[in-house]
Amino acid sequence: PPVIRREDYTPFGWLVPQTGMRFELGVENTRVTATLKVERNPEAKATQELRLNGDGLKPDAVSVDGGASDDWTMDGSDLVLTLPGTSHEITIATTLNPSANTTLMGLYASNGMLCTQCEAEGFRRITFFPDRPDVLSTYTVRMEGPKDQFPILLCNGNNTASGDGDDGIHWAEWHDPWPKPSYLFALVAGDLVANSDTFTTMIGRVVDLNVWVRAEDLPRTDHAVESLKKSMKWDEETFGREYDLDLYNIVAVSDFNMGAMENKGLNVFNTKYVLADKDTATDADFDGVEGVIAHEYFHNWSGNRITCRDWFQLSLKEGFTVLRDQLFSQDMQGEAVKRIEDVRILRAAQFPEDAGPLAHPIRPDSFREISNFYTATVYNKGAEVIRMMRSMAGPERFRAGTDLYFDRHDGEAATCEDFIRAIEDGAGLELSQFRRWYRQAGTPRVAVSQELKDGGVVLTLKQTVPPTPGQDVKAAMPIPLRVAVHCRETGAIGEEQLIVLKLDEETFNLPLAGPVPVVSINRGFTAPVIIDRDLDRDDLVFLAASDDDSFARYEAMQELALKHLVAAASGDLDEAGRAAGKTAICDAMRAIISDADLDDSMRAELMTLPSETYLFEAMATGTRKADPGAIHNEREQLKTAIGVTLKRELEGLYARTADTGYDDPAGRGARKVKTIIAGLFAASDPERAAIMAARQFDAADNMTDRQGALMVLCGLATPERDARLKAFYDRYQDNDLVIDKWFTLQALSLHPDVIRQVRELAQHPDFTMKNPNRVRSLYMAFAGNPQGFHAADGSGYRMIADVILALDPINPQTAARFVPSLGRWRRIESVRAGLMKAELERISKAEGLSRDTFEQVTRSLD
Ligand code: HT7
Ligand code: ZN
Repeated sequence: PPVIRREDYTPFGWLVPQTGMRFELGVENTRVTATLKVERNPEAKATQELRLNGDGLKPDAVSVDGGASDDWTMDGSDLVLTLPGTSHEITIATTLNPSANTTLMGLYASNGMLCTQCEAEGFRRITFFPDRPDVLSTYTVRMEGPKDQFPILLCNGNNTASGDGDDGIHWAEWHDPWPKPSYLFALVAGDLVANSDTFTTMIGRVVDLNVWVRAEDLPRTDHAVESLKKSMKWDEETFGREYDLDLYNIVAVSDFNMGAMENKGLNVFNTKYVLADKDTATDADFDGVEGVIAHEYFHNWSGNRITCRDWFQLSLKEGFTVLRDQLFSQDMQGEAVKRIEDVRILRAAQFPEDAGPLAHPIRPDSFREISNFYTATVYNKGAEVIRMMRSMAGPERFRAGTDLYFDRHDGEAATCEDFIRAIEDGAGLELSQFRRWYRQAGTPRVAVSQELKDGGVVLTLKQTVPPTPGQDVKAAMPIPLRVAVHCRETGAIGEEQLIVLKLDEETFNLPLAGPVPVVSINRGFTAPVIIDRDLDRDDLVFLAASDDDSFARYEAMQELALKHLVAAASGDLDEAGRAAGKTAICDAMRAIISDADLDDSMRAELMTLPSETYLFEAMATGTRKADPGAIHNEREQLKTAIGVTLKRELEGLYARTADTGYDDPAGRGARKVKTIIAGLFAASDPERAAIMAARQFDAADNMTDRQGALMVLCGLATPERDARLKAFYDRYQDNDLVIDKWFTLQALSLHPDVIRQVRELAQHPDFTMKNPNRVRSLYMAFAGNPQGFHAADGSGYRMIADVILALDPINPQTAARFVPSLGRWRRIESVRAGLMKAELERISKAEGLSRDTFEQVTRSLD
């Protein structure tokens, strides 16, 4: 497959001001007739060639200006016409079989309904079209289909007419007044019901809102509707953005490759991000629905009104929209905990990407398959990069920058450069050096050292950006860091300031707050970097207990545990060193448990140990390789030590939190704390933990408690485990999303026999490779289970490689998403590295690999 390069961008030779489409819908046979009004693009090189992208299509008929035409050829899967004039009307008919489409791109069938997914290049699976984001067109669509099968017919924009035809066929016409790229096209036909409401915009326009689902799911849609209304209001208040159609439809489908899709006026959602009630969804699921509804809604401006010129600019819409949804969720759920959660995600998903063979800048330079670039780097690091601009400008000036961006580029297909320039002009920032964040991959490391001088602290910061594939040498980037210097002796809290490290090495003079300075740095995680500092244990314990910045407290606690665990897993600690490390962590944990000023949500964050993936990353630095087995053992031992040492304190906290009711404002925090404590007891006193978890499971009046208890039980070899797993299954066997949890809990478990269990689960009648949620619920969970995936004999790697090979012909996009887990082989100890690499080589030799999987495997082996 050819490599596509950012530098090769040229505007398309033709404009397509209007597109008309007729769909004669059937699950096995859908006929599509598309009529394109085309005009020469005055801003492009003149050409008679009109290349229309196709993928797996055959033209049934082609006509030009009303007459059948033979003046076209197929070039690979594209249809190429030669057009003599400056404007023409092209009509092309194609026939599709949606039920045979297992890729879930283009038009496909899901549970008897028909729906589309066009981003990034799915529209070309529906009709021949210039399927690129810089070709904007106004769409008028007629849908026809059997009314009994598809009582609801939806498309982008407004419903302009509908009626009944002959033989049980009905029809609907839709017009979307906003010019849009083909990737934002959507259509849905099915037997759906809506939870309907209205939203009155800031200038008093009434917008009809509908969340469409299958009838049995209707009772679980209120949270989605509320989330949508909150998002609409927040975007008006925070970014001054008003919705621009009279109708906003959301449809939930159970077969979907990603979370959701922001099609203009007709969002299509994975059911996972629509349906939620107390009995079936956890607190985290509720937050997920709210966050994804917000994200897709915010795309209406950052993505739809202003779209991307080409797919290399993906972070223009995704990074910015992730930042917008993070800020929204911070306002809805509380800033401190949300920030910690977002950083945890960044470290778990993006830092490993930046440190591995698939590292790429947030604005990549080349790709073979764009679907592989919907990454944590483009999304989450992209959001962090824009967040840094906001930190440097301050919220008001940043808002002036985004106002200018929306004004200047409304209706355009823009670039990241356009965004940066608007922020420079609107917010008054100078971002020439900052642009390196868009060009350079890799997570910068900042080494910190400090010295007392002239009654102050001299902070020396040195930055390095590690080499990444294709980028051996990196230049210094501006790194904004919020810092403060506290005093450990007096407990005085220093004043915070923002410093920006611009050179390879720089010093900063900071005032003292007292005689024993402790530097608190990267507060609020202002920059997506790794801080290398050598704080002693007492300093970390002090920061964990006393820093006035919540993130810095969390960070100190993470660092305390991380330093101990990495040293222990690397064999750098003797028995005394091990014991001292555990004692310090237990002391810090005790202080957190008894801190009456903390709410339980934050307490739970502070009590959470660094994940094994994060420890893996920290251990694999320089020439040192990660040893997943040693990390796992040390972390389990630490949990045991905490459970034993703090038994009384943890029991007291558990008893208090267990008494907090579901609807109590403190309920969420209490539920989080309870599950953490049960997990600690599972390591220190498994029998007791089994009784406790079984009791929690039986008494639960909500999914958070039930799932938390079952998670603990799944890791224990106890009769309570099987009984509760069965009870859970029996209760929820008709609910796909909850059965996904049932698969995930087992695949993620700490049970020593997890590989055999996953193998058996793959044979369960409810398991299918055709549904991405189900595949992810079992195998993505397993690939994220360090103990199972990194089994010393390589059986975990083999299992995931087998999944990739089996899934690739069915759903290449989802198959390719499993490759990065094996791609980390270079950073792991040699025996496991060899086993992982061998599996990648086995995949690479398979015949007929998709472009998606081929690209990921080749890059992982390079
Ligand atoms: N913009 C959407 C991306 C998306 C997607 C991409 C490739 C294949 C399937 C997909 N489904 C949705 C989602 C978003 O970021 O909002
Ligand atoms: Zn998005």
